[in-house]
Amino acid sequence: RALETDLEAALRRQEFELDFQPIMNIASSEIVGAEALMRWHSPARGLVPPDDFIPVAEEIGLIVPLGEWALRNACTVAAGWPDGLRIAVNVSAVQIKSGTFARSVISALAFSGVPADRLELEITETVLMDESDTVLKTLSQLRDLGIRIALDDFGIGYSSLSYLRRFPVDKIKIDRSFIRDIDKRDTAAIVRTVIGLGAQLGITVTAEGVETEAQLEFLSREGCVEAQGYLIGAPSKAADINPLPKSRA
Ligand code: G
Ligand code: G
Ligand code: G
Ligand code: MN
Ligand code: NA
Repeated sequence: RALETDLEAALRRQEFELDFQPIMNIASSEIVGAEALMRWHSPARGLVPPDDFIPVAEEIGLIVPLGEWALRNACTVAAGWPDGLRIAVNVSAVQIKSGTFARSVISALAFSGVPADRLELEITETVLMDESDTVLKTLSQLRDLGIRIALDDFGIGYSSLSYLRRFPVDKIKIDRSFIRDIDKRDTAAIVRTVIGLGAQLGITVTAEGVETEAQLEFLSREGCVEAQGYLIGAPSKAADINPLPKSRA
């Protein structure tokens, strides 16, 4: 059977789940929030990775109700976390252009009771590439409510510095491919420069895919604000999110 057919039934059958990956403030070593990551447990296919089903969900329009479900579920879980912990939710371009997006975000906040300033929306450059007036209006409206906008996978694809001038962005997430190669001279120079760029623009910089102490030490030395990755914690069930600082054994 086609993936499309199974996907359409999956939302109704409650086959989706969210995992949460902690995000740490590097200077304080405290967990400051978590990113919600969608999982599809298909009875027929097993665990299907989001990179396989999100593009199909976008094609068939299912990403709109599926994205609404993720927002609402993520906010509901985050409502039970200690004060101040933020929840980051990935948002697809198709969702933002749907016309109902702002309303569904506001509804998820109201339903869960999570204050707007604890919600972060992660967007990629594909969100910003076209229809920029509609997107700009929607993002500005949400940001006026206190919601933060993060530019995900920064540095790969078509991510462009001009987006940082035209769109309201609160955070840059450096793509994990840069962190993986941070021990190479040229990559280190790029990461250092993006960290400096964030500091100059007043934008929080988060390093993704942090797996080793050496990577974390480099980022700490260079003044990177936040880190996310297996070293800090893998994506896991919500109950594992622990806001206490990591203590060195
Ligand atoms: O953690 P993982 O390998 O599973 O995630 C792969 C990618 O899938 C993420 O980088 C993210 O871009 C995308 N993704 C995960 N969850 C969601 C979601 O809820 N909505 C959207 N649009 N994308 C998601
Ligand atoms: O939204 P985004 O595309 O950034 O999703 C994060 C993806 O990166 C998820 O698929 C998640 O499982 C994965 N991931 C999270 N931490 C690490 C890490 O430290 N190393 C690697 N290789 N992947 C990671
Ligand atoms: O302490 P724990 O066993 O939870 O550590 C899990 C992972 O987090 C380990 O890989 C460890 O290297 C890393 N880690 C431990 N302590 C610290 C700390 O104080 N700061 C940071 N940033 N990472 C830590
Ligand atoms: Mn993300
Ligand atoms: Na990313």
